[in-house]
Amino acid sequence: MIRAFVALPLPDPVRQQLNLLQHLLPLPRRLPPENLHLTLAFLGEVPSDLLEDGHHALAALRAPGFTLTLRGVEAFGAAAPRLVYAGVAPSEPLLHLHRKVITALRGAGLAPDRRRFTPHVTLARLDPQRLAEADRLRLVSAMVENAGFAAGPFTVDAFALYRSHLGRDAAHYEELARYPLVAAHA
Ligand code: 2AM
Repeated sequence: MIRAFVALPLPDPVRQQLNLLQHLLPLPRRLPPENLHLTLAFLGEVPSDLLEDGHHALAALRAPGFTLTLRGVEAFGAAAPRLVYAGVAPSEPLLHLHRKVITALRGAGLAPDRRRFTPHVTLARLDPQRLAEADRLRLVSAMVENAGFAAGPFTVDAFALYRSHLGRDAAHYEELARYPLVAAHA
C-alpha cells in the first residue's frame, strides 16, 4: 500500500516567503519548507496497481496552466486552531483543475477524500488540547498582524502525485510523477 496525494508544488521563492511567514507566527511546530504544497486530492493508503491506474488517468488529463496568488493567514478550527494555513486568492482555473483531478481519479477507481475543497497551504498543525490560552491568543493576534500576507502571482504549470512517508517528526513527501498543464498562451 502506498499513502498518496495529488498536489500543486510551489516555486522556491513562494516557499521561502511562506517559511518567513511561518517564523512570524508563534507556532509550536512548523511544516518543513520542502513539505509546503497545495493539496488537490488526498488518496490515503492505496494498492500500488490502483495507484498506477490513477497515474495513467492523471497523465491523460488536459487542463490549462494559470497564475495563482496566496493571500492571508487563516486557521481551521476557529476558536481552537488545529491547522494554520496560507489562503489562496479565488481562482476558477484552480477549481477547474481540482474537478478534473477528482474526476480522473474516480474514473480510475480511486476514492479521493470527499471533503469540500478549501484551497490552502498548510503552515502548521496544532493540537488544540495542548495549546494554552495565552499561546492561542498570541497566535491569533500574530495571524491578524500578518493578515496582509501575499505571495505571487506565480505560474502554475504542473501538478504532481506524491507518496507520503510518515515519520516520527515530519512526514517525508516523495514526488512520484509530475504532470504538465497546457501552456496558457500556447
Ligand atoms: P493539508 O493539505 O490540509 O495539509 C498529505 O498528508 C497531504 O494530504 C497534506 O497536505 C494533508 O492535509 C492532505 N490531506 C487531506 N486530507 C487528509 C487526511 N484525511 N489525512 C491526512 N492528510 C490529508
